[in-house]
Amino acid sequence: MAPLAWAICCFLGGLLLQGGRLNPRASPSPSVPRLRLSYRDLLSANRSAIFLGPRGSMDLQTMYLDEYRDRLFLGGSDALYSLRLDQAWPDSREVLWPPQPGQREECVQKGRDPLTECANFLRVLQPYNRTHLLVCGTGAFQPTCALVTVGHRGEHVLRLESGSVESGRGRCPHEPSRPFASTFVGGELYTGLTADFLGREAMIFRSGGPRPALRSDSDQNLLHEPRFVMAARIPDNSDQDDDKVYFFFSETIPSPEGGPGHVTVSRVGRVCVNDVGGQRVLVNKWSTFLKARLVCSVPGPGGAETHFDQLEDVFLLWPKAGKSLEVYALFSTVSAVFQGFAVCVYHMVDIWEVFNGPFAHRDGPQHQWGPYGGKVPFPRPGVCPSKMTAQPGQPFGTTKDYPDEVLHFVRAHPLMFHSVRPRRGRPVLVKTPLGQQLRQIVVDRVEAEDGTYDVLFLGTDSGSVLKVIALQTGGSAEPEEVVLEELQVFKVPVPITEMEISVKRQTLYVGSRLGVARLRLHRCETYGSACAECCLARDPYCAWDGASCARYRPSPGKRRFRRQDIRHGNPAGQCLGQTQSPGTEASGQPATRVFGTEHNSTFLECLPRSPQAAVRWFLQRPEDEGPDQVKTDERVVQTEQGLLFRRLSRLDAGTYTCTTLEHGFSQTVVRLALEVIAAAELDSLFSREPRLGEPSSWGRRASAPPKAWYKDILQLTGFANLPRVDEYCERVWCRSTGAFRSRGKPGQAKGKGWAGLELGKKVKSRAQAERNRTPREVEAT
Ligand SMILES: *[C@@H]1O[C@H](CO)[C@@H](O)[C@H](O)[C@H]1NC(C)=O
Ligand SMILES: *[C@@H]1O[C@H](CO)[C@@H](O)[C@H](O)[C@H]1NC(C)=O
Ligand SMILES: CC(=O)N[C@H]1CO[C@H](CO)[C@@H](O)[C@@H]1O
Repeated sequence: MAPLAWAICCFLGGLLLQGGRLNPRASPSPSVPRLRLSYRDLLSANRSAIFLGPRGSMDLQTMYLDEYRDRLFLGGSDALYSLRLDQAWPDSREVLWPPQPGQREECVQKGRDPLTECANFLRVLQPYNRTHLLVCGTGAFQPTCALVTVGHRGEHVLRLESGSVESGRGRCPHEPSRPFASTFVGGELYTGLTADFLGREAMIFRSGGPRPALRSDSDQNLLHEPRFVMAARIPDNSDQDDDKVYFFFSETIPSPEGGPGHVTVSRVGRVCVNDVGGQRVLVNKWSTFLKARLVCSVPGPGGAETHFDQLEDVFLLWPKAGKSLEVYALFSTVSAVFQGFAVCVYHMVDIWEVFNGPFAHRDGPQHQWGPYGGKVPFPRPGVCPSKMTAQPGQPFGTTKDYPDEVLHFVRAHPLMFHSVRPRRGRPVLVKTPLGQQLRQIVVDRVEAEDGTYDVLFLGTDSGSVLKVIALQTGGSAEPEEVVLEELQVFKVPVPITEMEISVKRQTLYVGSRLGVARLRLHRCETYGSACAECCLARDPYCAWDGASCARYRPSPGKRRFRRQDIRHGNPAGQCLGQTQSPGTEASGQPATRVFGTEHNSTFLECLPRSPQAAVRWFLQRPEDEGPDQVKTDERVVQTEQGLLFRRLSRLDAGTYTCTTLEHGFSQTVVRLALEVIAAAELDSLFSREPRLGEPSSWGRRASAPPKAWYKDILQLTGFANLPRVDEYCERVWCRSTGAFRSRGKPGQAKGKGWAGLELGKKVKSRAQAERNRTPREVEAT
């Protein structure tokens, strides 16, 4: 078919097929990822690379991406690693830092677990100055800090300064597992942690500089079982005196209605960088600490809200000049009944507004919370001493100058009355993944042909990363979620605990307990070699450039011709007149011959590139005029991987076409001419002697049915690539898939397929499966 005709067919096909002839069973839910790439897929495409340390697992605790030095620092247990990012991966250095002599034994004596608790788990990696890092570890329950020489830019040095080792109390928790956040600002370390051996004394702590250390006032219970998620300096304005360090965390508080029980809420809290505590009140304690609630909820039926109250992770999206910072936050539900996750986005201006609003107040523990209605003292509690607070005769140069009245007030009213609401009042993404939890979030703002998109990378607890966009379509409040890819970064299902993005390198660094993976943000070629496929992918990073699916780079002159449609993924509108790239066969290619044996089971494979596509099979019998859609029943079953004949009949012979339908766009994935070998013919195959010149092992195998079986058949069909067949069988049949699970017999899905089907009897090869993944033609069915 000529290119133009092809495109018109595609267009007409789209129109005709939108008429609703979709098989409802096969119509997928939008949260199914459009592309799933396995661990092997990622490695073999050079999309990812793994570093597990010299011992095969590093017990990774923390990660610091240093874009200035082009280094990635990793804190493990008893060891620190450095990777150079501008060299071949992984160019690594290691420094061992076990606990001090005797500390491990002491830790065990105190009843702690020798393996999981009594090592030096490194949890703080902060840039100290241009040549040194500040590193702190749990030190087998005796927190320890030290400086590490990392050299200047371009050097690859890693050396622990043994003379700098000192106590890390307040700067690092005792345990490897306890939630913890830290940030290094102006030579001082800010931490949110529980600082004591028993893990009861929660506080925000500042230490390390010439100023006396500052801590939270423990008398007032300012923090209730906090789970710190992140800490960062965020300037409020251009006045440096006004700089604050913000903490994001969850708390478990007594029920606010005064009733029994506890509830979990998420918070944003802050302190001034120039806070030095009070003179008579709050001595060496924070005098500017305030906190507010972060709300992330969706309205349910009948007005009841579903709240996502447990903060899991926060990502700060720093804007281009002149825009407000955006805070992306990943939440989970606390409910034991309903497990869900949501991503809410907060504008920093909205957070400031809440801190500038009324303070929360109640007359006693049994009373309701309300806005504080009395007179608020001056300077306003919680503000930093700056030009704004200065009054004639009363400069308020430091917090020590603040009137006691101000300090008493801030101590009694640390909570703001209003909650911080997300942008548009609701989450940008809600997910209720079955058997999968979301742990980490990273966001990249990507310029595409038709606008700017925030691409979300979500780290799961099963070693994978989801790449998602949330589209605000039309006037509807509910965003449309498109899962572009699911990337199995780690071989085994291990929780992702760290994620850092390098926009400069277009790379994500993904950490789990085992180690770290370098993952490219995109690989547009993976989507296929046709305009329509590139368009259906809806990946803001990728566009059809006239010859291939390639990285989209906005250029002001629009010199290059680009095709992209993220909003609708409609190839009919974009690919009209676009030829397929060279190397892709057009229509009219003959069907591949495959053989099945009468009365036996057989399987025709069809693996569409996108699991979101609806799959349909058509059969053209030699004697019939046109193709018919294959009728499935007890005997002929449509699975996620293809068409299964449980007992083949001679009448099943014919040409089978597997087509997919996605966004009204139909394409042929595979065309197979099935020939049925009569039962009688097989007996002669069985009794066949090994031929001269054949390897003797072949003869041995041939005498051992049933494995010899499919090898004979393959011989017949000309597939010589036997190891690949096994690989294929393993992939298709030894994996429990949705199709199998839906039969309610997951145990059978492994190893044997189901319905007693034996492994060896599929008449297919991996090589062919691969060939089939290239769509051959587009038709107006
Ligand atoms: C793999 O990717 C890395 C970084 O993206 C690149 O430096 C390297 O050359 C690639 N290797 C191959 C074989 O393509
Ligand atoms: C960084 O700090 C260390 C320890 O105080 C010091 O020895 C080193 O000279 C400093 N480096 C620079 C570049 O200031
Ligand atoms: C499972 C099954 O039906 N196997 C049959 C495959 O074909 C041979 C030869 O006709 C039969 O003997 C098997 O029973």
